[in-house]
Amino acid sequence: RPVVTRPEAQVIDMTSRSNTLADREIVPSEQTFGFLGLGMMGSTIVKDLIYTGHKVVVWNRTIDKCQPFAEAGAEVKDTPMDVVEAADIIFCCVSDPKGAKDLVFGNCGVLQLKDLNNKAYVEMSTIDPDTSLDIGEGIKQCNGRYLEAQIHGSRQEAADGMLIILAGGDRSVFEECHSCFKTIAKNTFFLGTDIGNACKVNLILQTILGVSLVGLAEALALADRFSISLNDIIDILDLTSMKSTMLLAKGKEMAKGDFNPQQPLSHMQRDLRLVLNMAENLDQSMPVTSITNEVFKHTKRLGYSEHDSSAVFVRSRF
Ligand code: NA7
Repeated sequence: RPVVTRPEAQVIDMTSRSNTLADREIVPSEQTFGFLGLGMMGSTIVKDLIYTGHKVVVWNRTIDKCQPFAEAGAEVKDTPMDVVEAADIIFCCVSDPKGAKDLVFGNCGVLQLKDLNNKAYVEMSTIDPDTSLDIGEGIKQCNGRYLEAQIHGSRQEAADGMLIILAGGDRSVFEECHSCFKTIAKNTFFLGTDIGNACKVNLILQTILGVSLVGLAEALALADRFSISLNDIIDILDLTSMKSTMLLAKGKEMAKGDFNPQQPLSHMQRDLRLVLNMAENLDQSMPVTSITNEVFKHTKRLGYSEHDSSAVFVRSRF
């Protein structure tokens, strides 16, 4: 069993700006944007929203994380409900479907307000279509408008303003979020008014990513057993038609043993679990994804939850 060192806690540098923002003409919306969840993704997004002149109100479960944002000009609130009262459009970006539901339906949650008075709620946490339908229904029943806006990309892509946004639901909310999406994403897709579609597309993309990572890890582990240089394999891969930015970047991380979390392994395994639940409901057979999920689950058990998904390589080397 390998000795595992936890990755260093990442600190948001409020002074560093994504280079791409300087090239984008962003006219900030006049509306007030609420933000629930200041994890790595949430923090990075809020930092850029403040930088581009958006009016922001924030809340995070661990209150200390709000401090740098207060100093940068954001208003800090005590509960999600307080954020909803103070904002026109509220974004949520937390770890998983349970957290996302807690913030809407739980104590001091969004729906404690009863009448949302046409305010908009935008779900950015990675969730499954059923959770999105439940949240959307709850918001609509309280006179709110709902948009699922799934974010596809790594923490670095978020920092570079290069995410891809996959949105679905209320079109008017999508349009009102234009200046925010332009700040954080290189591409934004509206996938229709049906709630759940954007979640499905996001999880389908995550399936491709997860399965590819496990394939890459196993192949590199075999090379390692033959004492073939992993860097040579990656250099050769770069010359083939199989090359992709993702395979090359993750291959280099595996070769270096650098698992700085760009997309935490626990998030990847959560996504595969959500995919398999969706497939189960459809009787869709996904044997490779099932095994991929087991591989990530096992790597989690080895202590690599908070590392990057590329840490799946460690398990393959056993
Ligand atoms: P992080 O950095 O792991 O942060 C997770 C955030 O979610 C953080 O703010 C947590 O608060 C918050 N969280 C988790 N569970 C809850 C519950 N139950 N209630 C309230 N808040 C909660 O994740 P990322 O920022 O990288 O990713 C966030 C999402 O974006 C994720 O779905 C990705 O797939 C896309 P804490 O600070 O621990 O108090």
